[in-house]
Amino acid sequence: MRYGQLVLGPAGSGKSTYCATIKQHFEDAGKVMKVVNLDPAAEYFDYEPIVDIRSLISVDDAMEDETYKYGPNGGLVFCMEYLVANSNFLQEELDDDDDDYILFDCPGQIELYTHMKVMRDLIKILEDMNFRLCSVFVVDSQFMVDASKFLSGTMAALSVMINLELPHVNILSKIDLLSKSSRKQLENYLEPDPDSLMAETNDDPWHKKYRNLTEALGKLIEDYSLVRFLPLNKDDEENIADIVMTIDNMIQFGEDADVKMKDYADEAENDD
Ligand SMILES: Nc1nc2c(ncn2[C@@H]2O[C@H](COP(=O)(O)OP(=O)(O)OP(=O)(O)O)[C@@H](O)[C@H]2O)c(=O)[nH]1
Ligand SMILES: [Mg+2]
Repeated sequence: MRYGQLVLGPAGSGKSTYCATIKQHFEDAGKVMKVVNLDPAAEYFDYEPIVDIRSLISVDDAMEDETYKYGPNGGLVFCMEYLVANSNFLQEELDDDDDDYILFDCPGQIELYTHMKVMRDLIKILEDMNFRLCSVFVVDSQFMVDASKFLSGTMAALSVMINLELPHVNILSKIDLLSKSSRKQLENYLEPDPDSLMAETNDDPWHKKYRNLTEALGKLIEDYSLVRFLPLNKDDEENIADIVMTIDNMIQFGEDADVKMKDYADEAENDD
């Protein structure tokens, strides 16, 4: 079994930084975490990828195409469809190392995840390559610190969850940039509670008019209690370790470690 995290989220939310942070965390513990860059528009990231989609196709290649004349957004979708149509690229580049654990750093175009089919096709390709996957949706915590924004961020996360049908976790990035009061505010939302969200939106004229809608959304969030948010402070090792452990549990990384049983048995024999 191979393991993978699809690292998704809006533009600039901190996906590549998350990949670099987690890779470094593994390396510091003497373990290996590989990263694959699947962003055809990437210009800079702080890790050495083992595979880079740009060696197959980049967004500039798509935009320079004389027939289609894509802009940056259409070009990006085209690149992902091109990758799916040429899946042998991934098969060849990723070999078939059995114990791989890979972070897939994905592009920052939210439509790819909320309603398009191309990511589902990519997931199928990776699953056929024996990957057990989860989606890690990275959201900038600065856009989640009032009730209205939190509701809309949660709805986006829910759309991704439902569209991709993978074990899913939401990472709230850039916690280090929040003020003390914003951090406090965010804490109230981490276990989403529709009543407190409602109480907070009461004074807002828009929400007065659409109270029933807000109430229904709050109820939806409560019913889908699987919508989970994990704050990430990239400078806090303990926090990073918690996130790693939560995700490892979710994809059951390490469950094949029953090999260890043999070690214990050998030790016991030696003790006799
Ligand atoms: N202070 C702080 N800055 C961050 C953090 N995460 C990301 N950033 C900054 O936010 C900007 C965008 O981060 P990236 O990791 O490139 O975000 P991305 O989601 O990969 O962006 P795209 O691939 O362009 O969609 C960069 O300037 C990062 O240095 C964080 O946790 N704390
Ligand atoms: Mg990136």
